[in-house]
Amino acid sequence: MIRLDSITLREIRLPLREPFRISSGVVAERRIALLELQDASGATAWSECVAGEWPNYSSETIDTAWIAIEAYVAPRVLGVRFDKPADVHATLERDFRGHQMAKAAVEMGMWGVAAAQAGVPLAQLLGGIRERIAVGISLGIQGSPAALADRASAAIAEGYQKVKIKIEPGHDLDYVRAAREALPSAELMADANNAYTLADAALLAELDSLDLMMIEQPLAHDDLVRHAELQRRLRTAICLDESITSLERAQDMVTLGAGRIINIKPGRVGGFHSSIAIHNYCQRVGIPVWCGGMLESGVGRAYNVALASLANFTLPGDLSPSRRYWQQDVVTPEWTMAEDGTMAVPLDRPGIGVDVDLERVNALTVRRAVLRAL
Ligand code: OSB
Ligand code: MG
Repeated sequence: MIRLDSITLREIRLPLREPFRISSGVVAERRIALLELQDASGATAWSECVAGEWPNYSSETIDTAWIAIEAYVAPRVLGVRFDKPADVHATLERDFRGHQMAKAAVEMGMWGVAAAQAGVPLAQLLGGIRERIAVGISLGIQGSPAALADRASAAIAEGYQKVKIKIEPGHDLDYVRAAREALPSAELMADANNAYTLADAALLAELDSLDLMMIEQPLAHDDLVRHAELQRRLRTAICLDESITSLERAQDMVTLGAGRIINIKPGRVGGFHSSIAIHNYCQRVGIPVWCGGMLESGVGRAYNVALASLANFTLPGDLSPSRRYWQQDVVTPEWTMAEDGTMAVPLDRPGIGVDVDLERVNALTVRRAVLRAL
């Protein structure tokens, strides 16, 4: 049984080691919302809201999520008894539209609380079966095809099992081709973050010759119908990211033939209940999934790693180790990747598997709010 006494909301600023550029924007310093959930039983957990600085990925931002958590999400769960964390999702969906990332930050934190309370690792509570997760890297748009080929080669040399290349018009074929020429047999894929339209179908079809694992979200953030038309014209599998915001959208993808792979980001779909439902559905219908990333701190990564331990997460996730993003992470131990390009699921301790460095978080905090049951 979970009954939260309080949620402490914090915003921290965490500079990336290098700016990350995608078709819809660039970020150099992350503004990250961290939550600390306190249960009446004494169990606690930290969680992270993955909303970005700017509404270029989805309509949510850290600022909208802050308001949504304070005004709508927290009041629905604080002081309320839940038999199990899987029950939280329905409470947060009833007559409450959107705000998936705000909802997910709290819903996932409640899974973290439940794991701590039960004394089991989060991955075990979710039903994970993997001890190690295959890791891929997501490379932002680089200055030249040669620069991208160098970065991709270095990533493969480090052990990464997949290289995702961000593309946009003007930074596409030549870039991906340069990476493919440098790495003839590596697992490569492209992510367009909505930069194209159906008018670009012929150009996107040229990527077919470069033997990519998939092309992620080429068309509009909320589109399925045009992706289905595009998929009919491509040999390469389309993977949807932005468009899949719920189990129903995943089902629609399959019905329409709008894609053959799904990138599950628990923040985007409202949390773990929805992520597991999408995972289970995809497993039944033969759609492979992988866990995407949102440049999370080590807190968010703990949740993604736990989720990626489920059986149908058969493709490498965007789950790079701490040092790929940060000079210093906010958790101990930091997340590391072995030479074989895998990351260990922390199965040797209860809860989310890492400790938050409170002194460091306090030093990085720019605002704080304590939310309590009325
Ligand atoms: O589309 O997957 C994306 C980061 C911010 C917003 C959208 C995306 C991304 C990434 C980063 O690709 C993946 C990571 O966290 O390493
Ligand atoms: Mg993406």
